[in-house]
Amino acid sequence: FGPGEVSVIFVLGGPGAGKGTQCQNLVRDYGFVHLSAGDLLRAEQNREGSEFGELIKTYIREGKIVPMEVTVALLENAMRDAISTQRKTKFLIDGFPRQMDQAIKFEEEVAESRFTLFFECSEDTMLQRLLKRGETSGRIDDNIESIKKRFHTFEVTSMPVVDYYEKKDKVVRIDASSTQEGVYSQVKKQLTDKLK
Ligand code: UP5
Ligand code: MG
Repeated sequence: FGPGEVSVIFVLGGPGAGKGTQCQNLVRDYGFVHLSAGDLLRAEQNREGSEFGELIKTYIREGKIVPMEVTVALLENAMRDAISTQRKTKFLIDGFPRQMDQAIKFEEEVAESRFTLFFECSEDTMLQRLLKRGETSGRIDDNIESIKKRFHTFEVTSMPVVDYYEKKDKVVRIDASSTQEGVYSQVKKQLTDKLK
């Protein structure tokens, strides 16, 4: 797809900050297509015949960033699919880009982002949310060892992406520590003008 044909909003925030939860609200109320890079990687990991299954599993358990070629290809395919089957062009790209090289590659080769929605939350709160979800999620990275590694990767590797867009004045910051409803009302308030 060419320049201007799609609208992309990046959704970033630490592990368990509530990216997926708030994206579902935005899908319900504004008709976005929600693409979670983590969900796409997990689906690829489970797809029979995938040559990347084992690699993805290892990276996710270790909280490391899967080589970007894999993730960018999955996102691009999912975008093409949504455009051709649903005729939709407004995307929330959740949990991506989480490393500077991904940000550059995606914006050069796929689409430029309008802005980044950034969910800010303390590690204590995120840890509690993830451990609770881990009781039932079945996610191989919802355990204390993996969670600590995910926090570390987020600080060292992903925060520079947020800082990069902050310098371009393209970040909408949301305090993600309150209830789901409280967070969503802030999202709506901050985005009213931008979502028209
Ligand atoms: N919850 C949500 N909001 C709440 C609130 N306000 N109050 C109380 N509870 C709240 O929420 C997490 C849990 O908290 C849920 O149980 C929810 O009900 C509750 P969720 O909305 O799922 O948070 P989210 O930010 O989406 O957390 P997630 O665990 O998905 O974040 P991660 O960024 O860690 O996971 P992701 O799936 O994006 O990535 C997983 C791994 O994939 C990465 O670690 C990495 O290894 C790999 N990856 C890449 O390699 N490259 C990529 O580009 C992307 C991922
Ligand atoms: Mg998520």
